[in-house]
Amino acid sequence: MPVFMLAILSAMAAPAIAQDAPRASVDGATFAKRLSDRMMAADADGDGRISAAEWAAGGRAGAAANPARTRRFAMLDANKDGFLDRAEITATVAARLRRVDGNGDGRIDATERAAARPARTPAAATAD
Ligand SMILES: [Ca+2]
Ligand SMILES: [Ca+2]
Repeated sequence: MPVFMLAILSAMAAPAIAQDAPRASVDGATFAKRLSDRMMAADADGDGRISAAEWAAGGRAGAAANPARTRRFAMLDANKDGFLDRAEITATVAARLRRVDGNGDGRIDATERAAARPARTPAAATAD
């Protein structure tokens, strides 16, 4: 049955996601690097800055018309030049780190990460 085969294939692809889930606690620098790498991954043309189009396409497939993402881009683009450059991303990451690090000890523990993580994978969130 083809649908069943698809389910098996999806299950086999799952470890790619699990890889990111269960780590005890990370220092602020690691957290910041991961987040900024993730943001810079949207830089499709590799010019070191993220255009509005790259931002729309880079986050999630099919998210091009997501108004929330468009609004977020406008918020992050501090100098309103239509691009997120390194400085803007660094500032964004630093602000997020401050927000996520609830007890201000410079490390992000599992509880803080779980609280900050958007609830897109409920199973992983409860496993944390
Ligand atoms: Ca770019
Ligand atoms: Ca900018």
